[in-house]
Amino acid sequence: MSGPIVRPYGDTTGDGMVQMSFTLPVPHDKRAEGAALQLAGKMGMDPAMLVHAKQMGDGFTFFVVYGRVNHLVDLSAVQVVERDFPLLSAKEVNAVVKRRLRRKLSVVGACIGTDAHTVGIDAILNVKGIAGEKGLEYYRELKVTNLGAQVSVPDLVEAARAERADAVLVSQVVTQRDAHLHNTREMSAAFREAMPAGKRPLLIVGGPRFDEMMTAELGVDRIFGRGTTPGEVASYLVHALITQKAKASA
Ligand code: B12
Repeated sequence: MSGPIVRPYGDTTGDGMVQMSFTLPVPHDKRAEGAALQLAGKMGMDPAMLVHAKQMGDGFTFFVVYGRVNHLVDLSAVQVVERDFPLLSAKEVNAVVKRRLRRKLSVVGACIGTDAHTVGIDAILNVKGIAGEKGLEYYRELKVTNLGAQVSVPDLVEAARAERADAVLVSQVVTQRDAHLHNTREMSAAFREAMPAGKRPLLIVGGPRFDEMMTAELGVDRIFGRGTTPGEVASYLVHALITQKAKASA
């Protein structure tokens, strides 16, 4: 069944105008600008206008192209992971953990592999948080162990065991050569090997370039993308570890 059909809006409703940016490995000159327009044309932009071109270091040029595409978007065919749990305040999260778990909920976080981009995981874990929300360290009933950058998978498994982790939170920001996918698969396989089902912590990965639909493929319980806030993560933890379990055993 097809649902509402939309097309991009640039100057007037439904005119199909989009803006695209990319870099070509050529110095900035007239030929480079022509090359950018050729690429835009091959990608279906017609007409295409070059609105910005700037040389970036030796032999690279960054372009912004504005132009018309004919493609339509069928909103009924869009597939996304919707939030399927209620958003709770820090007070509510603490209350549920205290009442149902009767101990602190243990969370272990890290950037694994060679990834040293800790800002994202720190935004979720550190008390200072992000976007006006405090991080998980602020939650009285959560015990947070932040292992920081470039943690090896065996060290992460060991720390999760030592901390009796209820959930392991892994951040992957670098996606070159699909490093985020390889590292996540290695991590989930290591936990499956080291711990029997039922004793394994909840495995959560996050980062700005993950496809949130890939949980089964990567062997994790949940993927969080760009713009995630600590409150969403805390609410998910309570939902997945406490509310769902209670439902299952009822
Ligand atoms: C800051 C930064 C650095 C800093 C990192 C400092 C630090 N301690 O983190 C430094 C200078 C060290 C750095 C180094 C490098 N960087 Co850098 N870096 C960035 C930059 C500018 C910002 C990233 C950031 O902090 N974002 C802000 C945070 C808050 O956002 P976030 O990570 O997306 O996190 C949010 C969500 O994704 C989510 N989330 C993230 N993780 C998790 C985990 C869980 C469990 C959950 C629930 C949620 C979650 O929640 C967060 C809050 O909303 C980006 C470009 C950009 N503008 O994004 C490049 C960028 C990520 N870096 C890049 C690269 C290539 C590198 C280097 C390889 C460069 C080099 N040649 O040396 C090195 C690699 C170092 C390494 N070993 O990892 C590329 C990655 C390209 C790619 N596709 O992989 C980027 C995109 C720049 C670019 N356009 O080329 N970098």
